[in-house]
Amino acid sequence: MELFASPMACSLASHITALEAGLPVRVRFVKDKKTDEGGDFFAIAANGYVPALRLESGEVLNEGSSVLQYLADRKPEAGLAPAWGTIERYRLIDTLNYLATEVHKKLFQPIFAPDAPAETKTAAKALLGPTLDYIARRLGGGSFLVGDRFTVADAYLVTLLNWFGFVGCDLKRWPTLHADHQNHLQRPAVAQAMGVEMEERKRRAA
Ligand SMILES: N[C@@H](CCC(=O)N[C@@H](CS)C(=O)NCC(=O)O)C(=O)O
Repeated sequence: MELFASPMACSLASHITALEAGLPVRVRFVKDKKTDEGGDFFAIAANGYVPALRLESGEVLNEGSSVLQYLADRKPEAGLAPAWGTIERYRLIDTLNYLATEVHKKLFQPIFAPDAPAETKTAAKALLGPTLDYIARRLGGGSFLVGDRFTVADAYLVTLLNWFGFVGCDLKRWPTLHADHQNHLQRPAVAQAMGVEMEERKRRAA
């Protein structure tokens, strides 16, 4: 399988998941809609977005939620997603949808978009604190978003909590959330994926 990704973007969650699951996934970085081999990324992902997961069959999944769940389901014994048919699986879908729509798109999209009007950015930034309050409530004092173990939802949360840091939001104001984030950063798969992606960012900035 090939995972088309952008360093430290939302595709980091899929990168982490592939490593957590120990799956043979080749990570291919995309820049300016070109693949690492200079190919047209739109030919792989029609919307030009990462993550895109190209399966051995040639089929492509192109939404984070489906990519994460597909990877988790390829290695059920890794416990990265609850079994289908259980209420926990629906809680996972509920959480992934919340993170993708409310946090990723509604909050961060305008903050990161270079052409977003200043007042739109200001309005989005006003949501940073309340969003962290809500996520902390969702965690309910526990370390994981769904059940009692690390799932793909936590891989996504690690990615998004990094972004809160990038935009200058000090997670230490949410001590439990901050402590959990620090713990998750120590996970070998998280450290490895972030190491590779930070290296790619440095290489691009050089
Ligand atoms: N709905 C998609 C959104 C994916 C997305 O926004 N990806 C961003 C990176 S975090 C991207 O590829 N942006 C490139 C662009 O906007 O051109 C998902 O949840 O996977």
